Amino acid sequence: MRHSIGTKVLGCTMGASIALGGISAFGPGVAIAAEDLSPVQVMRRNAVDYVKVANVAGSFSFCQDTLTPTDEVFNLFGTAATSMCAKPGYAFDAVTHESYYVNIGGNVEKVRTIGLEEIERMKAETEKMRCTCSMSPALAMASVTGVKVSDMLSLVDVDPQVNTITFKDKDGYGLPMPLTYVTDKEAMLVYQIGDQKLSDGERLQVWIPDTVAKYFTRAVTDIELSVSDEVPEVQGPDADYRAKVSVLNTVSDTFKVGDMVTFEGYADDCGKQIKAVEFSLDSGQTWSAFDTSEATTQDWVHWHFDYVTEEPGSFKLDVRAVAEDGVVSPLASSVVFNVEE
Ligand SMILES: Nc1nc2c(c(=O)[nH]1)N[C@H]1C(S)=C(S)[C@@H](COP(=O)(O)O)O[C@H]1N2
Ligand SMILES: [Mo]
Repeated sequence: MRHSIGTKVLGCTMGASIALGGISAFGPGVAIAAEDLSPVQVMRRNAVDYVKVANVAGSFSFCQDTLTPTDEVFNLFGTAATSMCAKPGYAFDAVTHESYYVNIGGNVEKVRTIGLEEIERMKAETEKMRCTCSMSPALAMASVTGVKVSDMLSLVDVDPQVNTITFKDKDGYGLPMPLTYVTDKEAMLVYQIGDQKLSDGERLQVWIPDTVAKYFTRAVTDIELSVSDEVPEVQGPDADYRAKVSVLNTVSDTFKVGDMVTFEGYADDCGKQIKAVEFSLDSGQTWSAFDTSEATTQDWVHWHFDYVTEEPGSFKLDVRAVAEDGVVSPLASSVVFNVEE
């Protein structure tokens, strides 16, 4: 019998749900929030003896066209990432669609102010892109619609000396980037994710392929072009969030011996190739690796792993990914499941 943990088995072109770094390993089937337990109880819970299976065997597949459902893109970055990565208490001003403007200024012949309505009348582009936070597990893959930054820049006369571009919000949030990086990567100013407009004209956001989300300034009000002595370097993900991996299943069912359990999740390294996804059913003593070196680097690796249970007990599946340069996910993702006689 085939079972998926949680309630859904998702096809590759359908949406997948988001998990922030997978599931923490409490005891078998125990749904107790960590804050309800004393530290000692937490330790006891974590001390559950999982049945260990060396060199876990299963059937592996992956695809790359799965998208995060739009609502979850908004939730993920609207809540979780906000507390970690944005200023505390970050809130959008209630700017109406008609009164939302962006200034293109700095080393330009003449500052140009352009309204959101005019931006929406420009040539629209739709691209699949990742949004991956450099300092949290948050990661989404979305189809975004907007205009190319280079199309915006063609509206002004840029001083040929300009080598730096910064997308700022009204409070000055924004990180400088090399201008060539932004045009080569075909960065976009996005006003729509999936089929939903960003809320009430407030959230015109920069999206750039292969780039961590701290560069994805929200609620852009100023595009500043400048000449720097040293062109700023574009930073990648923090070491902890290289080869980002996640199991998306949530714990619910109990399985019977002989049941097939379908796990799914993603792996991504922000533009670097994921060359393998690895699973362990013995707390990391042995890992079974599955090759993903055919994967492109534009899209995440959305994997499925089918495992047929062989004995009763409580189990913990750990997943990690290996990037092209050999970096192994420092933070494995895990899921606990239970099997009955
Ligand atoms: N204006 C503004 N934009 C911002 C930030 C911010 O603090 N202010 N934080 C960045 C970080 S670190 C992340 S992870 C993303 C979150 O994506 P979101 O805009 O979809 O919420 O926003 C980026 N854009
Ligand atoms: Mo972030």
